[in-house]
Amino acid sequence: MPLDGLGRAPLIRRAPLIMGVLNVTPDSFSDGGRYVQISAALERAREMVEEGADIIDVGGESTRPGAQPVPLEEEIKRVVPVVKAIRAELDVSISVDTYKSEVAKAALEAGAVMVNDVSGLRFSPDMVDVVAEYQAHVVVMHMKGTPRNMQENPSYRDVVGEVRDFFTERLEFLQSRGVDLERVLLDPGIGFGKRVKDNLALIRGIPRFMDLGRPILVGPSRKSFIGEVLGLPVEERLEGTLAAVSIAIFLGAAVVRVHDVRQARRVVDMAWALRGTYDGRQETGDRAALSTVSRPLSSVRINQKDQP
Ligand code: HH2
Repeated sequence: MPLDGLGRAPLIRRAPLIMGVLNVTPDSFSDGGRYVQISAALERAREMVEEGADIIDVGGESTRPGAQPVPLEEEIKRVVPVVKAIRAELDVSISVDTYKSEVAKAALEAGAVMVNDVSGLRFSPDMVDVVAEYQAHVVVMHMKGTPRNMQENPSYRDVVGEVRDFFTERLEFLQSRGVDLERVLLDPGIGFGKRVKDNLALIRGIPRFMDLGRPILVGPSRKSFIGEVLGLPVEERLEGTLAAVSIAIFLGAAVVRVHDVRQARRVVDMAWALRGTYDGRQETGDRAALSTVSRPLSSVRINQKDQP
């Protein structure tokens, strides 16, 4: 059954989108335990919307290296009430960060409109059917292995080429199973089975994904490759995150997934202007000048072709 009533959120902009991270987990690597209470999660969602988030990504299981899987019922119990609370109050698009089809289905029923699957729809055989049935937007992320083993000696001959081949295969698979490719976003999976040099190469390699014709999402926020380059702990990775965000947008990324929405919003809009889209209307201080299209989410196309 397709979702209806999705026209609440002006997701689509020609400018890039910000996906704000909302981990309702006790153990996420940088914000674990902070938003377990529904009231705290809702407050953080409000804050992120205020700060310029276009999408709120609600996750009930940490995928940090070595993380333990969370039982299905527990993940649903964490995610669904938060999705409902956000949907009831805020005019924002909600994404659910899960690789379990049952969690995705429950979240879509509760008001989410996007599934963010770090397994690229590989771990749950019927995830593809849920996405097709609900006509959900879907993020297909690349990960080498599973969260438990992905950092055990990952290696690539040509990381950008391998990730690109993965995207191509996934797009064919999704299309063959009835998913509208206009709703698919691709994510190279920063930190998921990658060495520092692989993460750097993937961000640098964003232009090589452009001809796939789908928007590219990247999630560098506070990740360990930044820690390794700068020699800094997780709570001091803001500037490194923003550098990665800035370059990613400049090279053509359409969506960034971040914890620090306020700062990322400014950097994204500036990087976007530097990319060559500035038309002077920003001088009015009207951020909407960057978002020339505001269509209901149900008719949204985050299309790379909208971008120069
Ligand atoms: N990174 C994380 C989780 N989900 N989804 C996408 N599409 N891309 C990413 O890069 C990505 C993701 C890991 O970050 P975080 O949610 O902050 O941590 P944890 O997995 O420990 O909850």
